[in-house]
Amino acid sequence: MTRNLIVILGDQLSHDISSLKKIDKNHDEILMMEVGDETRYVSHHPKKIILILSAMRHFAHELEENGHKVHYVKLEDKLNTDSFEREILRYYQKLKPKKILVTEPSEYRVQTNLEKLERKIPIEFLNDDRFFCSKTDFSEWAKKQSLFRMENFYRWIRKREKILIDKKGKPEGGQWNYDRDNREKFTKDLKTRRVIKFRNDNITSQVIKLVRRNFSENFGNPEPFWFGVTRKHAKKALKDFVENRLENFGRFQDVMKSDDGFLFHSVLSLYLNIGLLTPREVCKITIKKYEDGDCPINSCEGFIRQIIGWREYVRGIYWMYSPKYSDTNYLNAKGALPDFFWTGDTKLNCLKKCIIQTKDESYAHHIQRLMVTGNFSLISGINPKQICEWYLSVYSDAFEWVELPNTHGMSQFADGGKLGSKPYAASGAYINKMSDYCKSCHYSVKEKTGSSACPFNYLYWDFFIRNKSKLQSNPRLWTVYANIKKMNPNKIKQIRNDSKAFLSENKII
Ligand code: FAD
Ligand code: DLZ
Ligand code: SF4
Repeated sequence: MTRNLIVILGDQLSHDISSLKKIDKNHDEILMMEVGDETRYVSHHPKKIILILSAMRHFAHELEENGHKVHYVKLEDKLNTDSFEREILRYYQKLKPKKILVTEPSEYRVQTNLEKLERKIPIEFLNDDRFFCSKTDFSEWAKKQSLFRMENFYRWIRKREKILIDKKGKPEGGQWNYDRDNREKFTKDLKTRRVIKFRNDNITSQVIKLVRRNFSENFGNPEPFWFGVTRKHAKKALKDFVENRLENFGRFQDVMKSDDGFLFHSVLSLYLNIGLLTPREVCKITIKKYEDGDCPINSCEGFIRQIIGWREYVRGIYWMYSPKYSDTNYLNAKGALPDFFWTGDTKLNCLKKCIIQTKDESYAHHIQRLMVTGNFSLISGINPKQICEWYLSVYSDAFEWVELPNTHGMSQFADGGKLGSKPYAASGAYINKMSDYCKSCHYSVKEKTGSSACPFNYLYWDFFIRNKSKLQSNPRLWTVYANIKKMNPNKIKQIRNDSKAFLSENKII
């Protein structure tokens, strides 16, 4: 008789995950499932499905090689009932284990479904200790805060975990945050290093065929597929990043370049989020580079802040406010997501470039997501639920626990300021400073209004005028509203008319 049945979900592909730490090789067995519900709850980018299913199949092989008994349900298996709950129940009835053991699911949807199943069969949920901060620790921290801010959370975690803290207990180098040394603007002779790409083996080739058969309608190109699908690959990708790009990560973090969508970014979120890498090992190797004198403090600290700060902070916010968080719409934005988000067929070059890159790579870096597609949706008043579903579908690193707070919180201000202190709205000038997109755009970034003006320019002001009652008291927006106060009424009228024309032409309103 099977003693425990250990369930491993598609984003739990870590050999030292809490559920596997408890395994008794001689009696316990493992269940992994490819299920229709997960592959279809949004229309995932084909590359995302290939990544997850191929990584799951490789992980199952590794478990078997390590002597474990694995029950692996493939998507097209005849008996597959297409949901986690039904498959777990089926195997529970078949194998009759004492109980199901699972590391807590990362998403509210799955957690709730498994809790419902727990009413029928015994399930033990284990803490996901791959994160630095447990859900309970986050709530304890949150209780002590009058206002949630990532920077305070980050400093608390850094002190607690003794990351980049010197012998006197002070932040390494004397500062907590080196962003002032980061964020250089675009220069055309910027030389970058290519991201490591992996060859597909037989397992991945089979999964590509499966995805082509079942998901041919989904947005995005399945091939060329080059993501790593094993822990070995992920470790290589990490090494490649710290050796070739980490040094310049901080300086060029916000730059966007038409012919290079990756620049000095790590492209590690897709491995971190499915468990092929752990945040701890990523931090360890980064700090070692700094200690060896091979990486400046601004890049090291800036990168560590993303991992132990933002990544953990958004997870805390997600669990604290779910399930209501996904219904937030503080600015009451009702616009429709324009069709060009699914085609890239637009004259706005920055959007075109970011959307086509997303279609090809299932990847865009943070500033492309925040300041191009996100900024556009925010200032155009697009319904946060619609843009949220887009992000959740199109990126290979997209799981609700990290995507939702970044979209509703950081990018769309739909949570009214729980996650960030002000909306990330910007005009064309910002995009022009940070990228080469404007040079080959149909619109002129210098023109503020009129048919050839960059739409970001008038939409930016229209956004603040439209949302005056909700935003004008925000101290971080006083200059914006002081400028609006000084504006000539004719200019305001033109901004409003141009915006209305643009939004209706693109069927947003
Ligand atoms: P790098 O720039 O190299 O950063 C290093 C690591 O830090 C990332 O791998 C990631 O694990 C972490 N990180 C950086 N910024 C954030 C952040 N804001 N929140 C959480 N972790 C962060 N990230 C996801 O992992 N999944 C998502 O679905 C996702 N959706 C997003 C949606 C929007 C609207 C925005 C603005 C951001 C989103 N992010 C998301 C955050 C961030 O854009 C990505 O983590 C990053 O672009 C991944 O690329 P990278 O690995 O090259 O990151
Ligand atoms: C995203 C995804 C997809 C596309 N398919 C599967 C799958 O078939 N089986 C699986 O175990 N996981 C999949 N995932 C990832 C899950 O959605 C993820 O593990 C849960 O959302 C965790 O809460
Ligand atoms: Fe984008 Fe405006 Fe620049 Fe065109 S001019 S690329 S629309 S910011």
